[in-house]
Amino acid sequence: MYFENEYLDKIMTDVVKRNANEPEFHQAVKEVLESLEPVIEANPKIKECAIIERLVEPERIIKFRVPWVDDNGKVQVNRGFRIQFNSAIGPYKGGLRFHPSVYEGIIKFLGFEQIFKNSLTGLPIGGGKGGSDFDPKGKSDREVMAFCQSFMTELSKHIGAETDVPAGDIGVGGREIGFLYGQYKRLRNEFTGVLTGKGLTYGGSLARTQATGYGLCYFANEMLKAKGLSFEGKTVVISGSGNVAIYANEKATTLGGKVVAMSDSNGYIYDKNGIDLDCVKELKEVKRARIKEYITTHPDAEYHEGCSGIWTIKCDIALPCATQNEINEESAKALVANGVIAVAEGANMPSTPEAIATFQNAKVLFGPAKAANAGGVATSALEMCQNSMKYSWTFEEVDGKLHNIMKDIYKNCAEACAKYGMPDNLVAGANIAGFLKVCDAMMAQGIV
Ligand code: NDP
Ligand code: 2IT
Repeated sequence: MYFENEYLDKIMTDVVKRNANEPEFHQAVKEVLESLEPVIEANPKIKECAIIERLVEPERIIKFRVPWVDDNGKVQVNRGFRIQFNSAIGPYKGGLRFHPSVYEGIIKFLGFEQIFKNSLTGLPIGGGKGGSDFDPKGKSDREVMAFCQSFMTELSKHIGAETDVPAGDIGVGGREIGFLYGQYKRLRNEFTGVLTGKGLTYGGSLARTQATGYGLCYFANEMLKAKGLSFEGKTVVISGSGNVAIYANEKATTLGGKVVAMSDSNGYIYDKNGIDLDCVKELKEVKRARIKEYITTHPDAEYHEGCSGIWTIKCDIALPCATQNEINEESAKALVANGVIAVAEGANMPSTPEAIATFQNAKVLFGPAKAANAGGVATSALEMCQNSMKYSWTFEEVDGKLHNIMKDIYKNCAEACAKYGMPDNLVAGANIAGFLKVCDAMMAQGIV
């Protein structure tokens, strides 16, 4: 038994049965359905039109073989995925993840979350996600290119600037997007905005690189402001040291915070003087090195093996920016015991359900991923807009729009949860506000 509500319980039971062995997808669906209970009770048409049954079933799943040749001349085979989850409000939009842990369940959870996140941005983008179990770590540029060209050879049959527009996620940054774009252009002989996160010389948008991390801090700042607080003088811990984490650090610091810890999948660094972000950028963006190397140039800093220890560091604000389920109940309890006042999720689903409950019970301000990290995809939609217009805005213009979008997302989430009797519960607010627009569009378009 998942829910008291019979309709929701039947849907959840079916989701678990039809998507066996995909616990991350079950987790993402359960969280959304929990929030929607009062909305469904207030609107019987949702059940009559089978909106939820249709929402949890992807419109299309594409799964393919990706063969490529490594530097030793050996043929390698990976798996590629693209899940086109929901196109009710716009073309499918969402990133590509290259990581050895990728399987259908990971792409499904990410694609499902993306539907609501994209709706929250207020821009016309549907939900999709893709990726591969390919690991770019330790590969040469030529190997990454060979993989990307093979991956795009199949993917190109299914995407398009008005159909489905992929972007980056874990393991897919500027280098990978460049190789993917080059191959798409070569296969299709067209220069269109089929990917976002492109380089600035070939159709990319200023501020897209910064957008997820900056947007996360704009959102966190709204949560703090609503309680008369700010980043000023606060100690901040950020997990990860990739795209999202680096620019979250940059903006948190600009807003007056002091970031004392960051991590990668091997371990974390603690620098009581405040992390030297230029050093992290050099290590991660240029050298593709491990975070451990930070201590060779910063002897005052400490390095610890393992990821979860970072949550035992005393801080006021925690920004998980690495991966799913990186904060469990134990880590959440450690943060609460150390007096954390706000947690905002840069990564997708970084907190387990038990961790979220721990934060909410302790009255910690909690910004869920769908809302808090929506600045990345929102700016991707701004990139699509600029590509369509064959025009580009300045950094300040894009950043200004991003800032306003994040403020609006906060306001809409806060209002939605208050309206349904759950004030301050931004998890419920994000799920409800994201759902309502998609639901309305699905109803208007008939049974499709
Ligand atoms: P990157 O690949 O740039 O960085 C990922 C970071 O997280 C690295 O430091 C990586 O360490 C660490 N990490 C990845 N997987 C694990 C793992 N299994 N355990 C521990 N650490 C891990 O990715 P992004 O910064 O783009 O993405 C980070 C998170 O933000 C993801 O959850 C992504 O879905 C989410 N996100 C990204 C957006 C974007 O615009 N890029 C937008 C919205 C959300 P290592 O280098 O050792 O692997
Ligand atoms: O999870 C996400 O929102 C992303 N990885 C960004 C997607 C995008 O299309 O920019």
